[in-house]
Amino acid sequence: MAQGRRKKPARLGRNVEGAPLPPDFEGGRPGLVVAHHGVAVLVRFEDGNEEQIWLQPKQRAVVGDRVRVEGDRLAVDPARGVLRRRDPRGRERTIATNLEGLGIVVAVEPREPPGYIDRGFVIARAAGIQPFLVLNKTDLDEGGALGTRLEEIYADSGPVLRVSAERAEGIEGIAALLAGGKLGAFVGPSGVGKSSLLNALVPDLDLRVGELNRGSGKGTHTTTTATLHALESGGFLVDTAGFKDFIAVDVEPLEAAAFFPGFESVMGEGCRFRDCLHRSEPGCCVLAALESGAIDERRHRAYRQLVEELENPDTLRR
Ligand SMILES: Nc1nc2c(ncn2[C@@H]2O[C@H](COP(=O)(O)OP(=O)(O)OP(=O)(O)O)[C@@H](O)[C@H]2O)c(=O)[nH]1
Ligand SMILES: [Mg+2]
Ligand SMILES: [Zn+2]
Repeated sequence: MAQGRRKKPARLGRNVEGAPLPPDFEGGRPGLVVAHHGVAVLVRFEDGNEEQIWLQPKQRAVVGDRVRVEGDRLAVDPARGVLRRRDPRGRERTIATNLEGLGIVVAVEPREPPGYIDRGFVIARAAGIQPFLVLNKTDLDEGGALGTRLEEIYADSGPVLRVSAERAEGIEGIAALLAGGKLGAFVGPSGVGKSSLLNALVPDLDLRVGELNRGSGKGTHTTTTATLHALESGGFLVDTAGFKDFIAVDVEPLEAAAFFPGFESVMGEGCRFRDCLHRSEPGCCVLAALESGAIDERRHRAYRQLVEELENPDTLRR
């Protein structure tokens, strides 16, 4: 299909999930949402104190939101760096806001589903968030080989960190990426060790960590809600509930064309057409690189699959 008109998924409006309603009052004590408990949020104030604040009906706030509190009322400031996904029931979910970095965490075991990392890169970049890849559990046998493979594919697209939460190895690299007060979040399938990494990074933090299922080798969805934590190095990091599908919300095929990890180095000159989707267009620098072998055929296939998925968001069920 050529650059077809993409059918927009039915939406009730941008304010349904996450994208906050405009602040309804001026002033108030500034704070940061550090945890979300359904009908209330935990707000950390500049003096370090935390308070639970009830949300008004229809009011939305998520971890990372900058807010102001006046009495028992909350005003949510407009956010950028908004990370969203579509959940398995097709609903849009805002995971966190005001993110500058996204750590896509994978592990030797359990392995992430195909395309997970690519989607993470495209979703993050489309939201103006810098993605980085974290390979955890490098203490396990296959860690070295997998690390080499991931570096081959992703090293030109962003930092690839090899770490072990269990041995507290390599984790200072994560903190370094968020130095200077940046806000980052971990995403990744259940069981890859996101909470374990946070426990290793933040002294005295005692997030619940879950064993893998013995039969399936998968994670057991131990973390159920996102929480935000301060790092000693000055940055902040959000632990999220692991999810299997990382399905984009509002990401256009053209954004995948611009942001797909691995195409950066051949995009220098640009394609003949500005709206090139790198599939069959003449004068396409990605197709030229595919021809010359500079881009691997498997990477191009993964890309085409992602674009097809973005073109047909409503039919997507796996
Ligand atoms: N060998 C090894 N095991 C690890 C490492 N990090 C975490 N684990 C184990 O992996 C399992 C899952 O860890 P969690 O930290 O709960 O994983 P998670 O990504 O937070 O999972 P969810 O909260 O379900 O999304 C636990 O049994 C951990 O002990 C590591 O570096 N090496
Ligand atoms: Mg967890
Ligand atoms: Zn092209």
